[in-house]
Amino acid sequence: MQIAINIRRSRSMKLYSAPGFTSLADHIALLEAELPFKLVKVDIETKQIEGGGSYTDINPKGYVPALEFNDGEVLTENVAILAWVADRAPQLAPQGHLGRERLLEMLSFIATEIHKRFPTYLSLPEGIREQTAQEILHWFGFAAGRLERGYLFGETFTVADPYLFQLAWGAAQLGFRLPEPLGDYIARIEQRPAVQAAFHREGLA
Ligand SMILES: N[C@@H](CCC(=O)N[C@@H](CS)C(=O)NCC(=O)O)C(=O)O
Repeated sequence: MQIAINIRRSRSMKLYSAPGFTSLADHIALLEAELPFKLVKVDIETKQIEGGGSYTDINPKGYVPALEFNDGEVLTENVAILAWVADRAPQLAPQGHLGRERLLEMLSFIATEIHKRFPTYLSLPEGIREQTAQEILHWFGFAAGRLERGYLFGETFTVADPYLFQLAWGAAQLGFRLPEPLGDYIARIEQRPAVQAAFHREGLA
């Protein structure tokens, strides 16, 4: 009995992540929040977990990210994981009486209007991608309009920023000409120590 209790206590929270994908946002947010966790890499094509096992046993949806708590419970979806981090790190959450709702509003917007257009864009043959590319750029433009004071919620970096950052960074890699100030925003966020650490841990340049 004593042994079983000790084993359970020694488990650590795990973030299942695929290098460079949107799980990078959760990775950055957890590092910014200074929450202890182990990074577990997932092969997004084969759904194999580094070190063995099928990722679909962890998240039957097959998507990264997933956050596995010490008791074995698993939380999925960027919106839910980033909101969970913000609840534990108020310095990474928008303030004010509607702060939590404003965060969910922003995370849902990023997930549904920007993030979810990328799988569609990438699945289309090159010749007929233009309309989806324009829609992505339109919504990046909306987000860019929020960055006047540096971040999505003004002068404070919140958990919504690594989500927008990862998508803008990925879009730039795909050759999208992003509306300003997203170029500056990417360059500035890239310099944050937590972002540098996440890039290093994910093996990104
Ligand atoms: N609704 C999920 C979607 C996550 C998602 O699209 N993850 C991509 C990487 S960015 C993925 O794991 N794709 C694997 C696949 O399509 O098989 C969320 O927002 O967390």
